[in-house]
Amino acid sequence: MFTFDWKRLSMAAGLSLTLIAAGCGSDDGNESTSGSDSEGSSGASEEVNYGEEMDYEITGIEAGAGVVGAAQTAVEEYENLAGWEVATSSSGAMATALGEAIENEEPIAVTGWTPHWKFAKYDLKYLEDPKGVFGGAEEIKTMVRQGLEDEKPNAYTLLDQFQWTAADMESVMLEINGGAEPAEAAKAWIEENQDKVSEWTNGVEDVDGTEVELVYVNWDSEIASTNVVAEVMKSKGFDVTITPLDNGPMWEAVAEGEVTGMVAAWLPATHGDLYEQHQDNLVDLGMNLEGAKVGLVVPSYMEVDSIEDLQPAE
Ligand code: PBE
Repeated sequence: MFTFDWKRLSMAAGLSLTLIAAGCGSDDGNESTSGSDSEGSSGASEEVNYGEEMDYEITGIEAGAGVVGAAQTAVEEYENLAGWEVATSSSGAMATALGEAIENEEPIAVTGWTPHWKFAKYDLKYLEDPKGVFGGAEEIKTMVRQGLEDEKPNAYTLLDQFQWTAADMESVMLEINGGAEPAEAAKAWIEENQDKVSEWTNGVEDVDGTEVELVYVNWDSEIASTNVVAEVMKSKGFDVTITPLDNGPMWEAVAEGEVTGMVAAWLPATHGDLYEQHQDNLVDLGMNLEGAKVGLVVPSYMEVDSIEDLQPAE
């Protein structure tokens, strides 16, 4: 019923704008924005009120994730997201909800990111973000505690030299998604990518049980990267602990010098506020992966292309 009313409403709006335009001849273009909106009423994107079917809810992940913060900003900044909410849970719950929605061909919008196995498993697309709320191209960077270079130079060098591609990360994520233990998936990848790994360990001497603690968040991408780095460090003789935390505490732990470091800094946008807060108290070792991205992700069968195609709650 609501869909029908909505369509009629926008058709009526389109009609009256047409009349206004006809009456005014070439006007100053004041109506151009709403005029182009009303044109959309004949397009596929407004055939279905996805918002209503989705309970006006974006399926988020952990509350502290940057992409969740960005989604909340999107809800505030996009007028058409009036009345929408970002539901927070976990990355695992998001992936389950996405899989179930796709199985039932239902609409869903998740806080998504690349690299991620979901793009290999499902047919998905990012919604365009004309306001740029989710930022542009992101990179993943490595941050370590101050003093590490002097105290544990081999750990420092290895972490500094760690660098791989989105395809590398995705292949580890896919193994884990397929049921492999993260450490086993990491070891298998290392085995097959000795060339790359030897660049990371170049100049790194074997050590005898030097303790290292890496922090990360239980995001699929960071489970993959942190396990790979941990296994490489173990192979050089380090005694490695990996500790999952929330996003804010992960940054704090490095900045306060409580742990060795992390390979999970998404910049410049996703963790921009955390970087600003802590950058003076940690050492930025630069990019370890380029070509990352965050945004709202929907199944390709949804007939929407832009965040602006979603309808407000009424
Ligand atoms: N993510 C994955 C993180 C960064 C890595 C996109 C879920 C975030 O939003 O903070």
